Amino acid sequence: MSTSNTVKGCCPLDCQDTCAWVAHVDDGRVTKVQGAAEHPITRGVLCAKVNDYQARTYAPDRLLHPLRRSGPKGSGNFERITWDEALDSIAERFTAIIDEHGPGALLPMFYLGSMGVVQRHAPMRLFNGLGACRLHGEVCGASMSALYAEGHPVGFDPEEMAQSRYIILWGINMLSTCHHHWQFIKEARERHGARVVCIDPRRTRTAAQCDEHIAIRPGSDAILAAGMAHVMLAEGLADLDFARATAADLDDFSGQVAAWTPERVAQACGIGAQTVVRLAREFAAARPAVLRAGVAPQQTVRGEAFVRSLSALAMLGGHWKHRGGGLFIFDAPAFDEFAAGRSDLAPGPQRSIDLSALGQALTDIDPPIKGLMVWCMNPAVIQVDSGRVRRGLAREDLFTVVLEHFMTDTARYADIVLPATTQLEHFDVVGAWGHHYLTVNNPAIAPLGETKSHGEIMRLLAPRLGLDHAAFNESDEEIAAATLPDGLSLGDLKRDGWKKLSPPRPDPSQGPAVLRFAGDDPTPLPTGGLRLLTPKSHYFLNSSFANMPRQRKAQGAPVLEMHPDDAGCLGLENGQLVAISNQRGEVRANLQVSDTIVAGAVTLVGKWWSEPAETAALANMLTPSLWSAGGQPAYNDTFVSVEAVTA
Ligand SMILES: Nc1nc2c(c(=O)[nH]1)N[C@H]1C(S)=C(S)[C@@H](COP(=O)(O)OP(=O)(O)OC[C@H]3O[C@@H](n4cnc5c(=O)[nH]c(N)nc54)[C@H](O)[C@@H]3O)O[C@H]1N2
Ligand SMILES: Nc1nc2c(c(=O)[nH]1)N[C@H]1C(S)=C(S)[C@@H](COP(=O)(O)OP(=O)(O)OC[C@H]3O[C@@H](n4cnc5c(=O)[nH]c(N)nc54)[C@H](O)[C@@H]3O)O[C@H]1N2
Ligand code: SF4
Ligand SMILES: [Mo]
Repeated sequence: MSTSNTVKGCCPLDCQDTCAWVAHVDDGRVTKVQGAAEHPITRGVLCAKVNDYQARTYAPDRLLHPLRRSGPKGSGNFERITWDEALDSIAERFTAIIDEHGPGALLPMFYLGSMGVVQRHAPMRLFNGLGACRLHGEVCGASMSALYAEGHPVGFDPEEMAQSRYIILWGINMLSTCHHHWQFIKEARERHGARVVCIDPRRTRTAAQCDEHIAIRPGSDAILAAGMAHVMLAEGLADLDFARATAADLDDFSGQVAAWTPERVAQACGIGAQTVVRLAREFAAARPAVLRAGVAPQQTVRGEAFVRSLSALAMLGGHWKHRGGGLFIFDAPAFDEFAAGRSDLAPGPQRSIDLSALGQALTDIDPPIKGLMVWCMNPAVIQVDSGRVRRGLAREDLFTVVLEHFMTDTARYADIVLPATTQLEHFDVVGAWGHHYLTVNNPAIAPLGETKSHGEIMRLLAPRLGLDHAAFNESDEEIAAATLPDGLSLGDLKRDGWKKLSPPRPDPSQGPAVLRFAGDDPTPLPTGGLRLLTPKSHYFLNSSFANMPRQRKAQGAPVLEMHPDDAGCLGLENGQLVAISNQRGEVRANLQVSDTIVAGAVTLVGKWWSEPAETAALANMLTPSLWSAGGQPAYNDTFVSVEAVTA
């Protein structure tokens, strides 16, 4: 007899939308995932990356058994072993490292491969319990986090955005990276004719749908913001009472932007002076306006200047007074995600390592890291200066464990690889970074092969490492329950699927007037070649899905976008194979000559894997070991030469 049922779950990926889905199970096999129709953000649709998520679970190259390295690090040669062998050898090596070097020689490394609280944080219980290293920092949005820590509000309920009258999409490719947010923009346009302006060096699919596209020179955004503030102050358009209630240094800020006349701004940004003036007037006159900013413009050594100047602009306009107005980069449901990792289990102070600087941590710190466990991150592909990361991972005296779904570039460097469950096979609770809903993920099927959830891996390793607190015995559901706020039970969440947990709306007009608007240098690093931008691709999520046949086919081969003026100067032609290089390395791609990118910059979309070799356009082999003051890796401060490949 055949059986069919549906299971309420959600997408685990690092995306602002955190969609709720319904998994359809026929005879024990997931046949499709569908966006939950009643979810206020998802509204029945997933995205081009995830709408066949079950293909990831059932992929023929999925890791289903523990593996031990049987060739040189990075070679990808492994042999199958049992779970007992894998767990015993991890415990043995970690214990030996602690005995010889202390727990500070053990490094966990994770990011947002899954945003589920169990998959993300359960293994941290082991590292906390051992008193090993903990992590700080971000690979993404670190500048925003730094400003938020200073007290700048950086988001509000995005559903309010339907009430906005004027929307600036500032360095965000919404239709690719968080398309559910576009629904609110569409509504604002339909309801009251909101005007939508996109500021991006590229004419993206999002820019093409806006009322106006301002093709700015990359890295010059803080200058444009200073120019807009200059015009607002000079023409008496600023809400000075509001700005005074929030800023500690309004006079310094006024002095700083006085120098940025529209003409000077126009020259620095590669746009018209009249555009600067008009943008400032429109932004000041709208009630309310929102600055909806993305991640790429933060990815420079001046990342904080970008975020700070946008925050100042939103305050100067007084836009926070109205629903639908202010600055939006990030917002999240109010729950305690980090409770799942139990930092209270630490026996004493822990060494803290910047998670965005793994290359440094593995090649240049004293005392050195001797043991590493990586989960939910593919650092050999996504961290800056990944050649350095790979040199670190290749160290013979480093013992590395990687938890993964696939044999990624990072997993190839592991001594032991542990096969992790996918979202269809485990229980989890997932937050969001672009809305206020907390969403449950019920398992649709039993784990395939010998795969295990991260909670299970934690429970199996703990006794072998001599850890015996009750926290190491908690089930995945118990681990997740620790993150819920008072008044919300796991049972309710499982029944309803999701729960809106809005934090209070920021009200900066209440003061105190402590925020700093001035001080950052808005000028970009001087160019040393063509500036290489490496934004998100439509069909991959960072490096995830770059191995999946459907997504690869849809994305096509790696392409370098270049303006016709630059191609002309370099004597390069559309469709040609080119080498993109600097002192750190060289990668290859097909040239696409097009005015969809400003002159002086080139774009390489997508985080590709080193296999297969024909598509191994590893952008981070070119990016520098450089960070902003707030710790943001400066992916976009990369300068390259481009030449034809002749042989
Ligand atoms: N399809 C897809 N969706 C994703 C992801 C993905 O990989 N693929 N990744 C997820 C993650 S981790 C994140 S952080 C978000 C990021 O989402 P977004 O912020 O939308 O993405 P980015 O690619 O970082 O950059 C957005 C835009 O900024 C532009 N840009 C680059 N440099 C500059 C500059 O100096 N000034 C200005 N004004 N614009 C600039 C780029 O051309 C790009 O179009 O997306 C998430 N969603
Ligand atoms: N040049 C350049 N570099 C960038 C960026 C850029 O724009 N340009 N963007 C940066 C940004 S914004 C971000 S957020 C980072 C993203 O960097 P990462 O967080 O490393 O993102 P992914 O590349 O998607 O890799 C996540 C890995 O986690 C694995 N994974 C998924 N779910 C699970 C699970 O449940 N268990 C385990 N064990 N593994 C799982 C996936 O298979 C995948 O290999 O990249 C950064 N790097
Ligand atoms: S990646 Fe984003 S848009 Fe796509 S299904 Fe997941 S949460 Fe939704
Ligand atoms: Mo990100």
